Amino acid sequence: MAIESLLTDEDLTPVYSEYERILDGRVDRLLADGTLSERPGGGFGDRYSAVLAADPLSHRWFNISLPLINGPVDAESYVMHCGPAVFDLLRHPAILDVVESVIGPEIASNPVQQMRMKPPVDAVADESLRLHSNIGVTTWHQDIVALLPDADDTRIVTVWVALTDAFVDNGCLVSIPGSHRLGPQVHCANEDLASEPYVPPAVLAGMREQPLPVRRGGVVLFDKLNAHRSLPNRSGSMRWSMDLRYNPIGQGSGRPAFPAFVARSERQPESVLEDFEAWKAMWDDAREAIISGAYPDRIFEDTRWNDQAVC
Ligand SMILES: O=C(O)CCC(=O)C(=O)O
Repeated sequence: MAIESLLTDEDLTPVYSEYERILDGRVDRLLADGTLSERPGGGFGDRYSAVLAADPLSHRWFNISLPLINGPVDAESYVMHCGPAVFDLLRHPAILDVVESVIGPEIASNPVQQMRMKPPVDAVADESLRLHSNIGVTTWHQDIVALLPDADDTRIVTVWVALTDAFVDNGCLVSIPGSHRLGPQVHCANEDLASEPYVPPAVLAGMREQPLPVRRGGVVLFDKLNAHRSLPNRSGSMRWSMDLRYNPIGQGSGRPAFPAFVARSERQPESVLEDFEAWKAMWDDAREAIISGAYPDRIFEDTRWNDQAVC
């Protein structure tokens, strides 16, 4: 379901400003080490594309998730952006009102969240990046594929926030209405698709696809079992979104290595996290636990729904 105009320009401006600062920082760093020979010009999307072309791994510094790697890892690859504007967006009352209408007033912010800044396909030279779901297309999947079994019975709602307009030509979401009723489907692992598991076409054959275009400030809501993908960005400018998730307090997040927090609670209002520094500290601690090897379990499992007979 798409909801237009949930967020205003005033709501989104702090996020844009925060990301301008990250981009400036990356540009300065790449100029300093010689990876960029000159300061890129143009709008945010043009400059981001230039940074990505010069250093494809730069996307890591913009994401709102730690990477989905089951260690061991090098510290440099395990980066995440935790900024006050992102924290405020996660707790935005208009978003929480919509979530409350679906799962009730006891709301946890689920840490399965992603930033998707998608330059025009022609601006992404690196073929594997074109198939990376944070940068290029996203293949058919249900979000349950990215979750560990502790979330199998959790009512997770995804709130996909459009930070730019997202239309058919620049890579909006496409969903299969009613697919959440099918239950979890087979997802095939595919190393070529930046390790993103996908529902094979035979499973979805004959089902009706519905593009979900939405303007900047609008959101798309879906269930963890809804089958969806996104289209390639064939426009001339960047398509930008964040997918945020929420679940009823007390239910498993599907990503125990990453920190959830109470975003709204009628029952225990004092448990709501309002302190940005505390939120950031939780993520810094999670990062440290993973990097140091102190986190004992798996972070991510992408072969749970694989079925060799179908794949
Ligand atoms: O934004 C996209 O391109 C894909 C988002 C997605 O698949 C998701 O939110 O689960």
